[in-house]
Amino acid sequence: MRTQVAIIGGGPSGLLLAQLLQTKGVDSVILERQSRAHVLGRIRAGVLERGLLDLMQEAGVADRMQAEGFTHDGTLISYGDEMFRVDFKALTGHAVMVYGQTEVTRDLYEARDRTGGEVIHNVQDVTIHDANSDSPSVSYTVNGQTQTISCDFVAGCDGFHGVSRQTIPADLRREFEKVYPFGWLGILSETPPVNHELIYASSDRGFALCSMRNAGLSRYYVQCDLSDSPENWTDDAFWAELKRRIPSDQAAKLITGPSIEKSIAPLRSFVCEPMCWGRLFLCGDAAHIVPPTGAKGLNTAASDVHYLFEGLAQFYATGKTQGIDAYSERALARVWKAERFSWWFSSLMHQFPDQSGFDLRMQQAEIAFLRSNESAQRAMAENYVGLPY
Ligand code: FAS
Ligand code: PHB
Repeated sequence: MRTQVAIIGGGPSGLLLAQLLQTKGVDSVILERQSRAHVLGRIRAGVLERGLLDLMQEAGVADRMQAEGFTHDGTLISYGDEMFRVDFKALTGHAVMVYGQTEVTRDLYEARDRTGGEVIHNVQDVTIHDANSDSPSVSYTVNGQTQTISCDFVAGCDGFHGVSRQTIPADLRREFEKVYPFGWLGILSETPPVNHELIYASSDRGFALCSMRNAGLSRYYVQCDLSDSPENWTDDAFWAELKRRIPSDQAAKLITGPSIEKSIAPLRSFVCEPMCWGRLFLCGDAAHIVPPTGAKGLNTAASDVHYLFEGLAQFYATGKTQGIDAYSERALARVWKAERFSWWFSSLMHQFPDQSGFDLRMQQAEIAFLRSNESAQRAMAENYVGLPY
């Protein structure tokens, strides 16, 4: 089989890149390790930057998002029983869209089907060959048969545990990592959100986040120990802990119900440099990971896709390579700003097991400064709504 761009990974990065390439008549094949149902069963991001909305529109996949998504002009930040609002719209002129990653992925799969694009599911033993040549290829097995795709380029959109990053020789990769000493226990419940905007809550018992998917589907998180497991938490125990971490007036109106999903996500910051090798380009979680505090994971995958799409579209339209040659440098410049914001917001809002009394006072002073200073709020808002591409 032959294609122009072989895309490894049928998550949001791979699907969005494929759909954008298709608008320019560039052919691609997506190789996905899991079934479609498995991919669509993941509960992940919830907040979308304007850049991702623009890309979904450019790809012709934004109709349902525009109809069913929720525009949020600001967010709430609480510490103990105090709470204040950061007004994104007033401070930056922009808002964010609340629309689950699951729905983004669903919309992209349906568009892929509609436009006749190929996704090969349940592939195994994916191997990238000759990435550092003008004629790379990708081999894989499906239904016990080994197949090979020859291509012009390989897009490694296969997430943190994929094969693409490992294909770049270890002596050419520089990896930067910070592992946080806690995780997020998240639940999904068919209950109305406690507030029409998100609440990022800092408390002496740890962090909590009140989010949502729609008016009848809420997403809540509490910071938990790395050694914890979802089985340790009954729904009642989760609700009781969440109520202890958010302001009492919010806790008093929280509507609880059975969880329909319960999971723990570890928190890490990670970046691989460079994000390319020869004709292999890494996108999204294959190249970088952020703690979900700043809602930057999916959104930074989107800016990678934007830069790579621009470079590949230029190559196929003109034969020029400036865009693909500059991809890694352009993408990393924005990736590191997202890493910084995610690290800053995570450091601000979480309780660290080894933090001293001085560290705690620094957190409290930083939150108090954020509450009282418009410039501090503008800086936070500009990062949260999404820095320019
Ligand atoms: P993905 O990991 O989504 O997709 C990669 C795809 O490649 C997967 O479908 C995988 O099956 C496939 N794959 C892997 N290896 C392969 C191989 N060898 N061959 C073929 N296919 C292969 N971000 C937020 O902004 N907010 C959040 O709340 C949030 N919560 C998260 C919770 C968890 C548990 C995780 C893991 C991530 C979370 N993220 C969150 C980040 C997440 O949303 C990612 O940023 C987003 O999924 C990135 O999309 P992709 O780069 O497409 O990677
Ligand atoms: C979510 O709704 O899952 C969500 C929202 C904002 C975040 C992280 C997760 O910062």
